[in-house]
Amino acid sequence: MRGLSSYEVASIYESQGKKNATLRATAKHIRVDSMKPFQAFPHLFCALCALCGSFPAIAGESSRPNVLIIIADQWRAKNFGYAGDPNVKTPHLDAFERESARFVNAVSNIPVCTPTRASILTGQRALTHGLFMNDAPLAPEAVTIAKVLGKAGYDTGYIGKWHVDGHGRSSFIPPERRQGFDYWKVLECTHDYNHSFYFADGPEKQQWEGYDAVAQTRDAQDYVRGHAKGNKPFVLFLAWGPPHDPYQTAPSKYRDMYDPAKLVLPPNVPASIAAQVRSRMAGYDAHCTALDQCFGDLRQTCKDAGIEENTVIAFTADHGDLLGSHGAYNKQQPFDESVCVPLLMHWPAKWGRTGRHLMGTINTEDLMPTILGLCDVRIPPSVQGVNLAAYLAGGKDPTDSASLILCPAPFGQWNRLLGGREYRAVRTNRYTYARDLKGPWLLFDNERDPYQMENLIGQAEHAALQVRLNETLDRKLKETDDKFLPSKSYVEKWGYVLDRTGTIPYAN
Ligand SMILES: [Ca+2]
Repeated sequence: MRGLSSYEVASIYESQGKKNATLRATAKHIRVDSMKPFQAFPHLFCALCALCGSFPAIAGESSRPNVLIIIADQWRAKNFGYAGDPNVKTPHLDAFERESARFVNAVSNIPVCTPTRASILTGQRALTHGLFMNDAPLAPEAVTIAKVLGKAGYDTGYIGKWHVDGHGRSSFIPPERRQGFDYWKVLECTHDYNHSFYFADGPEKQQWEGYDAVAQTRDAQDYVRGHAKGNKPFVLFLAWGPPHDPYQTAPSKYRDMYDPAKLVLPPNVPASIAAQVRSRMAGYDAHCTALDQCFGDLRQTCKDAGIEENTVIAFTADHGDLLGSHGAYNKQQPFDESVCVPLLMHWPAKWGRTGRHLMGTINTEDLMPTILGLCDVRIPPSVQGVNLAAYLAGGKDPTDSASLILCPAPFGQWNRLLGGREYRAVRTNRYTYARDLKGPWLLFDNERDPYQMENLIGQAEHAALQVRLNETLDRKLKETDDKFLPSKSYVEKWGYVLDRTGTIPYAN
């Protein structure tokens, strides 16, 4: 057994086609530490396996973890109790954070839906997979996390919002465009959370009962129960639509928890829109608390099913929400409320249950290679992100403490008519620096000015800092082969036909 990766062992196991469900189910749940005696006597371990007529899904070190990836839509990094938000109630995620590795500097590469989701699935940057705007289609032959893990012996499942199909937001997505996911209860995109549909195997439209995030979570709980005793590990995505607007649509018991008059607003919300923001924020926080309960329920199911210990749970969002900060709503802009996302990762079998803050920068395309690294599965050459598995295990920070954020083509809620512009930005552990096509645009010291209210561009006393960050941005652009061209170049390259606002038209 010595010298074989868990992938190779799993392959041997699969090729033998032998089954011993009891041993396998037991072996899947053994803690890493409990394998140590076998490391000293590998031959004894092999002999035992041979005696039982089977190799369990375990290599010398550990069994392969299940993977549960939970993606909220538009949930900004600050909007959690654990992150110091003075209003929102997120007790389940707060408890989870206390046991998790928290990436404090996680950002969304292009802070809007489709680009981020395509990068999570492929580990590629948006100018490579081509989905740098909403409602563009991901190539059916893309190399995705589900295809790679599926080939490595994982069951694969996806429940909820997809938004990388680009064939209409309510269209049936046939199996050949499901990117390797077998279990499938998905709709491309809806924000009508209380009248929400999905497709499963066939083209018949089916309805989620009630508030869709709750119904989707119940389905994920059933999936977990059904797969807990299975002979293969699983990767399951649960992608909720909220807390994305419309804001006033969470179940009433959650909306009743928030009084707009009592909310504390961030100082970067202009007084002129404060009343409107209070109302919207109350609804947003209600969605967040509803999802927090969903998360708690799902985690409890993992515990009850006996798999929580050896399941990698990753909780994140595709991007944030400005929610009135800087006088703006939604996302796409390079401010923290838009670009910073929550990212909590939890794997007690490997990392224990002591909460940690990781300062290394992580970008959207890094999630897939990191998950593959944790599963000990080979990372395909198409992937551009960085594998942070060793960093998560306590190793050195391999990042350069700077993440690239971009808007290759403004569209939709931040189209050119609404002030949208092409930009490239770096967000370091401390600073945000953005350049548009005309030159330097924004410079914030996020440590001294966490609400990004003082733009330091052009100020003499910060000139050296501006030069340094400009160099960092140039380096990141060079590393990623990004020439920062006007949007027209990318739109023409990928053959997108846009409407007069610069948006890819879509059917609801
Ligand atoms: Ca989104």
